[in-house]
Amino acid sequence: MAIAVRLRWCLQIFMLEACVVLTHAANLDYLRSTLTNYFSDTRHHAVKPEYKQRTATFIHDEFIRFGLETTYHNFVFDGVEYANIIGVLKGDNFGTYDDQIIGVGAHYDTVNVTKGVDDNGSGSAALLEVARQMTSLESKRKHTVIFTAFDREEYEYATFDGRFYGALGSKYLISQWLLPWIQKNYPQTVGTFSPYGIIVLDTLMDYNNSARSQIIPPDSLQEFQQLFPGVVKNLQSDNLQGDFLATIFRTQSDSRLANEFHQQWGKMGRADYEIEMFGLAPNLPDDVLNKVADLNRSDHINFWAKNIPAIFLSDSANLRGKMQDCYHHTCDSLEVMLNDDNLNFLAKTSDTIAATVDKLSQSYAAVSGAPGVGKTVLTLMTASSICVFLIQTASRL
Ligand SMILES: *[C@@H]1O[C@H](CO)[C@@H](O)[C@H](O)[C@H]1NC(C)=O
Ligand SMILES: *[C@@H]1O[C@H](CO)[C@@H](O)[C@H](O)[C@H]1NC(C)=O
Ligand SMILES: *[C@@H]1O[C@H](CO)[C@@H](O)[C@H](O)[C@H]1NC(C)=O
Ligand SMILES: CC(=O)N[C@H]1CO[C@H](CO)[C@@H](O)[C@@H]1O
Repeated sequence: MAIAVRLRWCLQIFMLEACVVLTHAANLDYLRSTLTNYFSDTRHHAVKPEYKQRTATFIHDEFIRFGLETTYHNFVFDGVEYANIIGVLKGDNFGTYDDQIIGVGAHYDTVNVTKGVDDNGSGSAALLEVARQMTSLESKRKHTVIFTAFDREEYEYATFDGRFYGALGSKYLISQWLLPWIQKNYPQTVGTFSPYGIIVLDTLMDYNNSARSQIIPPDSLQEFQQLFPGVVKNLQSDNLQGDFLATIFRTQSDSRLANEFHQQWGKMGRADYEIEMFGLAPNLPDDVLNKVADLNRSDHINFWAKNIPAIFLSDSANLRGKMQDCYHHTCDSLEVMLNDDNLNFLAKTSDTIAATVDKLSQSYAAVSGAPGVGKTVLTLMTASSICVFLIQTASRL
């Protein structure tokens, strides 16, 4: 038989395998339809309460559809009722000393004047995509995973009595739901609990590879240089392109999570979608920290405050490209934010989160024959051996 025919078989088998592998990759249609149908208009209690409620119900129902143990955590602030949504994927170690919980969280609310597609529809869409991916494979895992959609991260009045009122949903979630839940389910571990931590997603899809589309705030350039010399050098030698995902973490407490995420990012392909690691050393002086407060502006700070590891992923919001004008404005909209590059960038981030959480939670194929990771590797090996055989026999003819 002609070698060309055999090579074609070979190619077909590989294409089949590529399809199997692709079931692990982000579903662009799901990301697109989630953003379009549920995260393209204001989600604010006073401006569009029905739209916000509808989005919350969608997240809740999706969590249930994915088989997560799902619950609302309601809280009241300043006379208004808010709702966090929580979905738990129990690992084999649930309830025992050995469980090392991993969280993924994003806020789904917006300020009162924006459509909030990038801030933070993108993080919420990634949150759902990660949950979808991780539950669509028939795999089990050793460690428990918690998915959380936070309410009331946003605020319009910063300081009516001199205090910070952002990121309230995660703050109340930790004190009113998470800590009591740990106490109830892991009573023997009190005081020794060591979770891997949580990956916080906020504003993820503004990819921009034009020169000078990334801003480093001029009045804190010196501090950024002092804290992250490698990052600043990379950006400057790259013409300040806004073509990377920023990963913010504390070198002392969050490195396990940050390093794994960084490694998985490297394995995902699309090297043009870059990553920069902003590792904060311990015991930095307050005056320096205050100058880089942009690293401080999402739900991760509440986990840090409770000594729970957390890494914060962001496109840097108003410091980049179109979000310079659209951040917290009407043009953070589908028309401006939803394009192929942004969607693929969001897909790479979702895939990396899923791979990171899969790895750290020690997932394994549940049933032999199920389309888990193990089976994919096995079929890939089979396919390659068949191909080697075909090529060898063909070359002998
Ligand atoms: C948004 O909130 C600010 C601060 O409370 C207020 O001044 C403004 O009128 C609000 N805008 C809308 C559209 O509700
Ligand atoms: C973040 O905010 C907290 C509380 O306001 C503050 O203690 C901390 O120093 C800030 N950290 C950074 C990195 O700015
Ligand atoms: C990239 O950013 C620049 C501003 O620096 C903006 O003018 C341009 O429209 C952006 N491009 C995309 C594709 O978002
Ligand atoms: C990453 C990011 O820009 N998040 C924003 C979400 O909204 C809060 C509250 O308005 C901002 O402080 C954050 O900067």
